[in-house]
Amino acid sequence: MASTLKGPTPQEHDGSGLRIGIVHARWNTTIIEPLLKGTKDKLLGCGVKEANIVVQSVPGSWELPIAVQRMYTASQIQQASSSSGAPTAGDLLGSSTTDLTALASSSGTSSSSASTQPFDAVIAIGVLIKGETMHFEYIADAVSHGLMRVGLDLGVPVVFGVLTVLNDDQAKARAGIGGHNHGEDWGLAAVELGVKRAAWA
Ligand code: DLZ
Repeated sequence: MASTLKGPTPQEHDGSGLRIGIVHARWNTTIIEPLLKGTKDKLLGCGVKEANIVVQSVPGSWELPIAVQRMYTASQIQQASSSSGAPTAGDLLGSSTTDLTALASSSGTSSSSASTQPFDAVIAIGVLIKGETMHFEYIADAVSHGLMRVGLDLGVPVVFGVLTVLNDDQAKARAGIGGHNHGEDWGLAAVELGVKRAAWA
């Protein structure tokens, strides 16, 4: 029987003043999609404005730590340059629909209602499903350490939205397909950490 003791006692905070980054891997997309939806729905439910949720993607979970690092740094640059008016790569983060490919190739598409403050938290979403080789172990270990390191080095909350599961059924059950959608927990954690981080400063 599944344990009823797992998980934090939820705290809901007002996310209306926050700007949240999400980066997701594109491996195992059928699991990623509901996790991403659960995450976004919870952020919106906590009051985070749609324009202040920036979603980008990378090929696989391995790429999540570098993407979080670059997204956060770009959001800092964007704030620093917003008073000068000069467009930078960071301006691309003003749109809630940009992708990492756009960061490299486009010339800037800020949305007028979007905040230019640095991200208050970044959520990294990936799904690692154990296969027959050692890939799973190497990627899971490196990504979890990488995400922790990026968060501590930059001083920004990085939410660990990476499922490390043994099979497809375990992944589905954690993505709201016959079970609880863990994306909701990640959205809630990002809002709580984003609000508390400001208070801890
Ligand atoms: C290579 C690989 C494998 C075997 N499995 C997964 C997986 O289950 N989930 C995931 O997000 N990514 C996987 N990848 C891809 C790596 O994360 C990475 O994108 C590639 O090795 C390129 O660096």
